[in-house]
Amino acid sequence: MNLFILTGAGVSAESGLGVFRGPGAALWKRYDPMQLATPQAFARDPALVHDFYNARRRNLIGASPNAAHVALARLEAGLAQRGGAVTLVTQNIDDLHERAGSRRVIHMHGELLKARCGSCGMVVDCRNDLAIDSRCGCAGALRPHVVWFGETPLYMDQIYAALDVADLFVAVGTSGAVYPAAGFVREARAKGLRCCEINLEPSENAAEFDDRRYGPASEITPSWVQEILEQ
Ligand code: BV8
Ligand code: ZN
Repeated sequence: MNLFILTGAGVSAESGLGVFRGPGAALWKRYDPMQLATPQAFARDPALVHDFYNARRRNLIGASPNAAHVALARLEAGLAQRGGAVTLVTQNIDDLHERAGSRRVIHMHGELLKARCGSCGMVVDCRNDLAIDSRCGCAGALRPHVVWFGETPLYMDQIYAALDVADLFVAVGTSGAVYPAAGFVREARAKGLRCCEINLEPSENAAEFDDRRYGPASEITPSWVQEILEQ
């Protein structure tokens, strides 16, 4: 069995990382991600955008994966033993899937613990604060290695190739509000895949799913994984 799993901010909510919409979004008291996660905001006020990502990076380093991340890693290992595979595409920029043990993770919106040079494009690990004078070896300015609104998501060819060979599409903790990620379920349906949604509440494209399970990801995901592994 080849699974295509799409995760969003809801899978990391119980690890204390902010969500952008729905219950728990109040975490963003000081910053509006819709305003700050843009190249225009970075050009206009790079120090403020660095503050936004520095605060999230510090929070992430102090956070831990939750039972949903652990269950998805267990699913990948369990299916691999039977010759199956999981492709985990995440909209999240945290590393909690990797820390929980997932090995095949595609970060289509980039990674908070990496920085990218605006001049030469080199991507480097980044666990400390960035500032407007943070420089690459080539002297170019460093920015978060994150896909902002209006920028092109990463690994799209790889993502569509994984969709092509999948038998089952599962979305965990995503509101279905951000494209092109929110359009993947429609691509999956067009290929005849069964589609399952695990979320706190119905997402904006809930109608596209055959199987819908609602509740905290840390409770729903482990029981769903157990069902899959027992099949
Ligand atoms: C692009 C990185 C062209 C930054 C992010 C009009 C129509 C259609 C599209 C557009 C449009 N106008 C503009 C666009 C394009 C735009 C877009 O979709 N805008 C939206 C707002 C309308 N998209 C883009 O600009 C993208 N680029 O389109 O380029 C292109 C297209 C195709 C091919 C090539 C080129 C780039 C978008 C990337 C933006 N960057 N993140 C950062 O993190 O700071 S997106 C940002 O939103 C995060 O990544 C977040 O993950 C993501 C998506 O949101 P979700 O993950 O779903 O999170 P959200 O908070 O929304 O929902 C959380 C869900 O969890 C909720 O449902 C909640 O109920 C649930 N939940 C909460 N707690 C729990 C839970 N579930 C389970 N358990 C819990 N405990
Ligand atoms: Zn450089």
